[in-house]
Amino acid sequence: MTPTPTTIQAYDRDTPSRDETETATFGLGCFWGPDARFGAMDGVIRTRVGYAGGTKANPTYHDLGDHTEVLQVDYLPEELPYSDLLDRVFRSHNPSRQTPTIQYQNIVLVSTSTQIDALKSYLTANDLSVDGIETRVERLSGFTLAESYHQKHSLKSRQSLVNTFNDAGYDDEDLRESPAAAKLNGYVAGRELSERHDLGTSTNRTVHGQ
Ligand code: MHO
Repeated sequence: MTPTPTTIQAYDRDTPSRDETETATFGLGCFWGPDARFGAMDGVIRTRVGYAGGTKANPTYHDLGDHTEVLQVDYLPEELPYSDLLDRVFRSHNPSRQTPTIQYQNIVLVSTSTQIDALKSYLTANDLSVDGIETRVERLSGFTLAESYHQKHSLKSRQSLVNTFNDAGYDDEDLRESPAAAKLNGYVAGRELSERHDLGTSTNRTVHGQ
């Protein structure tokens, strides 16, 4: 079904409010991909990308200092416990390796004692420990939003979808924080992957058919 301004507005109106969700922050390399993949998960309501983990004041994409690209997700803990998010995070990278470039490092930024406890239990249950992994584990001490063009990056590659949000009266901030945009961003990224895959398959078929 093609989204319309009305269906987008209705979807966003019907989603849980901010006081029902908790926020998780982590980095897994370039933030475009995880924004789409985690945004598509059931129980993730809103997403945004930004910079964290460093000390430089007011980082920007081209002047990042010692910060890392990170994703923030607002999730419904009853539907998606933090431990499930952690499971996805740790399956998305190799905790025994770290990326040398600080911008793209794997990092879990915990912000509540519940998250700290859940992380410790998760690691213990998986024979891992904070000191025994290369993944950075730190307390979230600041988060700077990335520029608008980084938010819902895959969705932005579909002008017709961008137009639909514009027609619904959404500005940059509305689009960034839109639950519908989080899902559609995941959908577009998934399509891009499967289109690339289809292309690969048909090329192979041609090659083998010759
Ligand atoms: N410039 C790279 C990474 C972007 S990511 C937001 C690219 O175009 O893929 O760091």
